[in-house]
Amino acid sequence: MPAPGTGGLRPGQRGGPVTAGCHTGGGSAVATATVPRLALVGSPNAGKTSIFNALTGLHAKTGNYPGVTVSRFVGTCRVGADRYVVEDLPGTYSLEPISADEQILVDVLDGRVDGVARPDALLVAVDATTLRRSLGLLAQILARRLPTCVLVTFTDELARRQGSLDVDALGQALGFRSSR
Ligand SMILES: Nc1nc2c(ncn2[C@@H]2O[C@H](COP(=O)(O)OP(=O)(O)OP(=O)(O)O)[C@@H](O)[C@H]2O)c(=O)[nH]1
Ligand SMILES: [Mg+2]
Repeated sequence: MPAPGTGGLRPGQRGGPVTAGCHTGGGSAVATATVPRLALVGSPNAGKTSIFNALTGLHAKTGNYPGVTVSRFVGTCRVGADRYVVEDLPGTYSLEPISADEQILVDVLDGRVDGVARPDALLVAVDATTLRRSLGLLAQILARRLPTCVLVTFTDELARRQGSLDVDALGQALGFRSSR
């Protein structure tokens, strides 16, 4: 049986610009059972894949979730001495699924997909220009009670539209520590 998180995946590359830097890891074989698993979640077009690419250095393994045609993207990331498996989950507006993609997302979050371990922590991409619309999803995600990091994207676009976001106040409202 393939190690959790790598079943049915093949090396591949994903295009698209990168918005944030972390560490360029690699998609080489990893003993994923012992490596903490991070999952990227958020609304469609919130910037999940851009973050995923920045974290994994474009070295994703691609495949499908078992039994469905929903694409799966998994890579690895190193932060200092620590290594993580990162999974780029399909976008959704809510955790009440109305499509196969959204069903898979919810099933992964709840650890119900064969051969796919439940994430140890979540990275939630939130578009600063449509923040209000994302709050319902964020509330549903936080209710999963997994360790969660909220990543605010499109702050450049917000600034371009003369908008601003008080990230510290947002963090405080959510009970998160904020940083830039
Ligand atoms: N200006 C700006 N563009 C961004 C930012 N993040 C992502 N994008 C762009 O927005 C588009 C969508 O980004 P993706 O990273 O593909 O978004 P996604 O959440 O993976 O989208 P889905 O997988 O379709 O749900 C791409 O053209 C990105 O280049 C950002 O912070 N600022
Ligand atoms: Mg994407």
